[in-house]
Amino acid sequence: MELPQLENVRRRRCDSAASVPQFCNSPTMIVMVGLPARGKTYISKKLTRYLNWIGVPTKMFNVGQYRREACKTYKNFEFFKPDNDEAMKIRKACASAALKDVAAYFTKEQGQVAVFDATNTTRERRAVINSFAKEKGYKVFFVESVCEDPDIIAENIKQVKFGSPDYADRDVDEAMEDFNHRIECYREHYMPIDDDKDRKLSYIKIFDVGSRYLVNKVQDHIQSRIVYYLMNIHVTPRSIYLSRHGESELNLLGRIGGDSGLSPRGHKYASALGAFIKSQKINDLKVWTSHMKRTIQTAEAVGVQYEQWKALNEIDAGVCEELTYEEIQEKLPEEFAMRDQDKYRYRYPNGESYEDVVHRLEPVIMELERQENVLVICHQAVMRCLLAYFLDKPGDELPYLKCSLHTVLKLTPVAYGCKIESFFLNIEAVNTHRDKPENVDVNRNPDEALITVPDHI
Ligand code: BKS
Ligand code: F6P
Repeated sequence: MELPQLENVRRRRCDSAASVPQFCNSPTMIVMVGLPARGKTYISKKLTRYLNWIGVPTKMFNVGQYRREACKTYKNFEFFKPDNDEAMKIRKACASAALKDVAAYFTKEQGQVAVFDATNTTRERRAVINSFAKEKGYKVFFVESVCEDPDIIAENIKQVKFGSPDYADRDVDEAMEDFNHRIECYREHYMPIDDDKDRKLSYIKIFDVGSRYLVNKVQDHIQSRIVYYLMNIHVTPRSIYLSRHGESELNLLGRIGGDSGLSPRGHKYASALGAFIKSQKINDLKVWTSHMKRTIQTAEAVGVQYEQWKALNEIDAGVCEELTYEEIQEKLPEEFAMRDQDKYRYRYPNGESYEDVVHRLEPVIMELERQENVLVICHQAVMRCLLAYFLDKPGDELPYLKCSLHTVLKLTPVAYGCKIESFFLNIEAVNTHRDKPENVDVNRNPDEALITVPDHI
């Protein structure tokens, strides 16, 4: 059996005489369903970030943003009353505009997945989306969030709705009341996805922030990945600490890769990290390292139980292992130049690319989603890949993210994103960061350097 490869998920147009557009890999619309303040935007953003990180081009379309564009000022919940005909016209127009943009994203921007973030609480609205998708040849997967826990709903409103432009400069109690009225407007016509009537649809229904799920008709690899991801995320407050190992003997020599031990300053950092972690007073901290000596020595000094992951090993520089950047430039100038042109995709001969590293880190990210407080002691390239996931950084920025030695990054989920704090533990270390060289011509063919161009051209 041929296993679906991520590379193949990227869409290519096929030649076809059929009247409906054909795709080798049909694009997918993820359609959110649920009352306001059920975490739809939270799920949409998180899922979009994950899919982009694993290499599936994904974009989110939030119909609320279109509505705010269309009506610059929001008065109150009466806009959302089902009998407000004028407002209903605007809302329908916004949904249509968003659908049109979804189509453009698939045809003009090589998009593979669109997350359609709106309430979509009526069967009628879902049918409109379904026939639109059918006509265009897209797959549809519904994600419904059902939640009646008043504490979680209030927490959601506090965390994300008060920050919204709809409630800028409004009194907190007044905003809470208005938002609850808004929820009631939707409840009047809300038709949850129905076990029987909707048995032909592909969907996941999530109950009470993931304490129960109903999964129906998963059509393909990407839908199965989405289901698996949604079954692993949680909203319990926690922090993730990312650190590189202490400075190593090879770091001191300016040599990349290898499996050396810590330098004297590296050992100092390891104890400083131990003291820092103690000062943070973290509940049930898990510590993860790679299989490499330098991360294990660092964890030993922290003085807590740790778990080793091979997937956390540093990028394999293949034939360049244990060389300095200068030696690579001298001995393998073409390779060195190629890496600067597309550092994310460049694969060392006999080694790895950043893209390869992201691929092997996927199970680490999935387990980080499941866990609460974790300290990950890893390496420069690996830390960049993990950080790019949490900060939603694209592939072209990822290999240049600053992850200095002897500096802990503390990531704490807030609302839709991640708060980041940086702690330099005051132990000097060498700088291992190389900035992206300026004037890198991305279209340059390394062979062109050998062609002499006459002056008059
Ligand atoms: C701020 N949130 O089910 Cl698998 C606060 N709120 C809370 N009901 C949220 C988002 C931003 C997240 C979820 C959720 C919610 C109300 C909810 C949520 C839903 C499903 C899953 C994970 C989280
Ligand atoms: O220099 C330390 C190091 O961890 C090397 O082992 C690794 O090859 C390198 O950093 C990755 O950084 P970059 O991709 O910028 O060369």
